[in-house]
Amino acid sequence: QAVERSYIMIKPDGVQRGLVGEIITRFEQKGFSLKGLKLFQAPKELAEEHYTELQEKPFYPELVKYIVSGPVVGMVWEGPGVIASARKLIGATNPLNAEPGTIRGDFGIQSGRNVIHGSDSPENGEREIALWFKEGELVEWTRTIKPWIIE
Ligand code: DAT
Ligand code: MG
Repeated sequence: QAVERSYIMIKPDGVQRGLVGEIITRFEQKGFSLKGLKLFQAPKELAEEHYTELQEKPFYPELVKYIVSGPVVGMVWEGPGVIASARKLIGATNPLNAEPGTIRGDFGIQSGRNVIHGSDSPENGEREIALWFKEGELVEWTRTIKPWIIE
């Protein structure tokens, strides 16, 4: 599996509900490496750009309003196959369809309050990381436990 990076973002509802620690724990325990982390009030333009592919959807204006309605926690997680794996940990877009044990399955009810974002492809991962993080905000480091997670 290729080493990838995913942009993972705890949305304003996740921050307000006190799920930041719980969510970070799931990614840490899975074994991925945290390469960037910040609490951030997104400006409208950034939220619009992040979801630019959904511009024509009827829910787009509400979606942008939701993302800027409070601080988000933006993260970069790295590891083999992290893009698809993170989306499994996160669960289906509609939390009512998300399996129990996934983040959305455990903590949500509606698509419009689905707690967390995860990149859907390596290309979008890199695009989103460049959008949300400045040069120098990411940290290059190696988890000393790594040989016990990845052979
Ligand atoms: P995902 O976040 O699972 O990648 P997506 O990229 O299709 O889903 O959509 C981005 C976000 O837009 C999603 O997390 C919540 C919102 N959304 C998607 N479909 C929706 C719908 N039918 N009604 C309301 N919000 C929706
Ligand atoms: Mg998406």
